[in-house]
Amino acid sequence: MAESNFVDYVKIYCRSGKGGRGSTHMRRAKYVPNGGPDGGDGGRGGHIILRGNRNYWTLLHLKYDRHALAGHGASGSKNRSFGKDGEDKIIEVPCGTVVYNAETGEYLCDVTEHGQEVILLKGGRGGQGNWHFKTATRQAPRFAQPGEPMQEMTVILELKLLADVGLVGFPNAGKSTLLSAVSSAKPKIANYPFTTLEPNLGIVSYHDNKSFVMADIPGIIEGASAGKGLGLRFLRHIERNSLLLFMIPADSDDIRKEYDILLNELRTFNPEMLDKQRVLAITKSDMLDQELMDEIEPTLPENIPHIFISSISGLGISVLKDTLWTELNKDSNKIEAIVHRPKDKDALHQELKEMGEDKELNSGNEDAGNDIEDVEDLEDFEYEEEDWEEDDQ
Ligand SMILES: Nc1nc2c(ncn2[C@@H]2O[C@H](COP(=O)(O)OP(=O)(O)OP(=O)(O)O)[C@@H](O)[C@H]2O)c(=O)[nH]1
Ligand SMILES: [Mg+2]
Repeated sequence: MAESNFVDYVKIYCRSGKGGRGSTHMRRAKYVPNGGPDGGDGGRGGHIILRGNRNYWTLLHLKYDRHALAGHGASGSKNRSFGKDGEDKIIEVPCGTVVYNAETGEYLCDVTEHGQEVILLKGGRGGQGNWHFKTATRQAPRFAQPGEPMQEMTVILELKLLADVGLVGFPNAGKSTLLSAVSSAKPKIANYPFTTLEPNLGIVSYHDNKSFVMADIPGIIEGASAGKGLGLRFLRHIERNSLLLFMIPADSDDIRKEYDILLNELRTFNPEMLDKQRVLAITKSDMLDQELMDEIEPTLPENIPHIFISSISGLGISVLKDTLWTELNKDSNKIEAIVHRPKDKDALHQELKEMGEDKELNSGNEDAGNDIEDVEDLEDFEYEEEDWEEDDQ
């Protein structure tokens, strides 16, 4: 696939920070013999956090920064001093980002709002210092807790754009022309199929400062679900829309058949797509006269609103906006939180390959973000005995 700035799929490696070790320090000041344990707690390891940011439209920035490493917690020290917490690593993502485990395909989380933060991997808790372990019978515990280990995971971030109305149609149906007529978006328009290669969003303004978002995606053809044309991968950008606007040109040989093919491709992609409310626009209707419209009308699919439109002459455009607005505001069409299905583990490798994301990611620079001196194996979460620590203060 050609390189493009519209990146909606990326694989990255994430690693949280280890917790710092608790200290085993014994207080030994002048005139205070056997001062007792005063080792402080280790700091918490840094989290890996995803944060929704409306200033990002794609995942492009992550292609150049595929290793997200949080800092480790520092060890505790004498005088019950806490170790410093490791630095959290914040990954900014566009609203509409969905995250999957790249090895198992498991769905992990979804970031939809600006400023929303989700902890993807927790940093390890710091270990407790030895003063916590002092008891009546054990006055001088010479051990402390090590910090909890870090966590690592390779994840797939997938963008599913957030829009209200999604445009569905064959190539050349006039989808981009409509978007440019009703919003200030400037998608490429041309008289050949597959002009649009990546999704475009436009804000459609309606009366009284109201507005809604329309998503124009590449055209769909029969067999798209089997990979024909651009396939169905862009359909995920209208998966969250509450309303689908089907667009079929007035000069189509068989409007009904075209409609059924589109429905069928959507069903193959995700059967839930058919639960969405649909509106049908017969595009390029400037080519029709009233007589032809009357002839076509009875052949159109029943049970869904249809409108004859022309983005060029303006015919039907304001009725279309009214219809879309009405449908969008019907309670029955409000979309509940969509259910993200896990990815099929067996198909995952093939998918990563197709998306050009199958390269192994190593764990990056092991020491990055690591600001503690002693990192010897804190992995096993057990109490450890340590020698009495001398302090010559
Ligand atoms: N006469 C007429 N032509 C139109 C109308 N709308 C679009 N067209 C023409 O139809 C052709 C295709 O329009 P596009 O908007 O690029 O079609 P698309 O559905 O976005 O096509 P893809 O991006 O390839 O999927 C262009 O030559 C447009 O000028 C219309 O209302 N009337
Ligand atoms: Mg287009």
